[in-house]
Amino acid sequence: MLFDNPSDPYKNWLPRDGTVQYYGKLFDQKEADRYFEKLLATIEWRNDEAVIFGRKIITSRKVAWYGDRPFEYTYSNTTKHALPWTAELLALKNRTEKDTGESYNSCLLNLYHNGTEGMAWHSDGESDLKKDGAIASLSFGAVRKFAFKHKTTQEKMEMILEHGSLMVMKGCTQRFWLHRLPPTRLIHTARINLTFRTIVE
Ligand code: MD6
Ligand code: FE
Repeated sequence: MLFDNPSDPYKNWLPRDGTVQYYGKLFDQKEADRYFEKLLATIEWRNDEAVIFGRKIITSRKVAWYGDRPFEYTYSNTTKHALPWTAELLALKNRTEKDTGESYNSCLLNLYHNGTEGMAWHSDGESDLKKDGAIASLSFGAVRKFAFKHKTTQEKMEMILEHGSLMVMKGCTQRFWLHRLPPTRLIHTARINLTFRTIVE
């Protein structure tokens, strides 16, 4: 285990006010490639809409929303319902639950076609998410940098999310830290990210 995967999931990557753990690659190259291709082909990818400075824009990044039940997800005045799990998503959810020791009932997926697509600074503290619940993130495809910024001290932390890897944010992380996927001109291939979450009704 330690030989195969040098990442220590007990290490906290944040200096204060939250917990970020990096489990490294859960899958070998072939298995991770297979998941990437399957997710690309079977997920109902949609262009996301956002309102920026009062204008409705369509993001080039694609998104999808899955869950145990048709949970509502409201975003920029449009309400979406979670789709039922696919076989691959259920397998990945089960693996993630086993490795992190937590359970999840929904998953938000993002598809970034190349490095010009990213995600701006945000935190995932929506009121329908379990308070201080764990959010588990699986990455497939292009290796990208991921960044954190403390909301008051402005401290920064960066990590690399590898193909087939698992990262977890938990505790009070969302209350104290923002995170983003920075855009880069250096990457010309696609990345798929899955964030498993717990919605409370
Ligand atoms: C991404 N991830 O990795 C975007 N949020 O493309 C997130 O915004 C994220 O990775 C909450 C927890 C884990 C994440
Ligand atoms: Fe997020």
